[in-house]
Amino acid sequence: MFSIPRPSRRHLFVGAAVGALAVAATAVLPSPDAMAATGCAVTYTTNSWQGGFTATVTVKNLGDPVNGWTLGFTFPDSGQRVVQGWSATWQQSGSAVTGRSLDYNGSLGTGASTTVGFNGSWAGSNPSPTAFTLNGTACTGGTGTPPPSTPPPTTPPPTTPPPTTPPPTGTTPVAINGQLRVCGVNLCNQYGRPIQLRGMSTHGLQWFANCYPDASLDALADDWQADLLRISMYVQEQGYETNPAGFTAQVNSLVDKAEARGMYALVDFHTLTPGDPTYNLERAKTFFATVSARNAAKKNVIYEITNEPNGVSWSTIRTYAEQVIPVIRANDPDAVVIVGTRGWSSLGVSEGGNSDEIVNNPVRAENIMYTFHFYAASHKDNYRNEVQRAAARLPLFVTEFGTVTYTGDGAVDTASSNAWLDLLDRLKISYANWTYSDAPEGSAALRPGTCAAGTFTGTSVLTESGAFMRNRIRTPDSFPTS
Ligand code: IDC
Repeated sequence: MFSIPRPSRRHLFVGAAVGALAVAATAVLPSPDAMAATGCAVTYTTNSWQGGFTATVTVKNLGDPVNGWTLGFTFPDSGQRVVQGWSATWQQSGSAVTGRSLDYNGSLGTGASTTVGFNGSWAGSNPSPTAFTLNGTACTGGTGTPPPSTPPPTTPPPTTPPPTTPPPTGTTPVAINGQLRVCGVNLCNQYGRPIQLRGMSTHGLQWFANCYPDASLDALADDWQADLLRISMYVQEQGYETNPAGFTAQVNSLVDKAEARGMYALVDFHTLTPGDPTYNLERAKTFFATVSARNAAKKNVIYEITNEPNGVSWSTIRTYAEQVIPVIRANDPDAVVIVGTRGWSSLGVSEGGNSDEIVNNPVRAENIMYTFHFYAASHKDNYRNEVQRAAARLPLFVTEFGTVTYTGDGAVDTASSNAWLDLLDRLKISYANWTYSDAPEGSAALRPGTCAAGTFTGTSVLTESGAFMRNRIRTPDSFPTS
């Protein structure tokens, strides 16, 4: 009784399944009109410099929705190479390039776009590819029109003008001071005269990118009258290591924005944890090779090769510096480079040392300065005394300080902040304040919500620390001009 129906039911099921498949297959047999509609449009923009470029490619799906895509194109010049890409898996064979979607951007509905990109190198010339495919279909804009016979314009995005931007003229800090260099223990301008730069540091670019649109940089240059923008690119904490090309492009864009407003740009390779800069040595070499090549012709760039070494000896920091500095010098021989110091850039004081270790064993390179950082509510007379002592023997640059405690939070210590800034003014030591951002912490200059709102001028957007710093920074510079 039982044994007979079982096999027959089984057969029945299998038969039904095969039947269903057959029916389904019949239903989608290709009648030309019923095939999935395809079509796509691609914009390809590059930001190019001698031997290298960044390409940004936006793909728009003009056909039926796809789940998983492959973008294809061919480089016109045999010397063009994809070096490192993002937002897709890139492969190159001869001159043919493909970028395959990743999990998170594979599904593209009708009319949807996605943007991918890569850093590339070129040898002979760097023309843009003119023909693209999406899943094998030519991207003609979807209307059936043939691809243009002449290359599309390759104007870079407005935020990253090419490095050939003419130098600013007029009365801005860069127009007056030009290419800087270290002379004795000072930072000197193009007339060989000591100057002090006063400005602000960004917060981590990975968290506060929305704080640095044009309006924000306008306010810093015009309303604050700042000389300097420190561009703080964290390496860990979801920073550079997670997307080297993307963060490099973000830094370059801010270098350009500072240049366009006549401000100096301090490029901060913001190492913090781990404290041993050697951990990031290869990343630093890659990053500074790219940034210094791209910005070599600019006069406004200063390189800060490690933010706050901690838990390591001075000789380890020095060895790191002597490996990174030549990478920068190879491209940009006259740029000032700033080297972090032991104990969170405290000249060693926060780890029981002092500046003698640097004086006795300086970095073997020209045109360099040493970093000192302080947080006014935490670091007081013993640190001020050491800075005063060191400043007679070493070129110092305060690339970061806070008006609050070293946590970045708490109340402004006005008395200690004024004592510090009076000392730095007197010694002509340049500084950048942490931070020009709307982070919910006492050190931030802007009130929470300011960056999303998009208005940056005046005092109503400022915190207590911001109002204090704006007052200190916007007093006249009186840079010497002869
Ligand atoms: C702090 C930021 C805070 C962030 C933290 C994480 O203010 O929002 O969560 O980093 O890394 C430094 C560092 C700088 C610190 C700052 C304040 O260079 O990255 O920023 N600080 O703690 N050295 C001394 C203090």
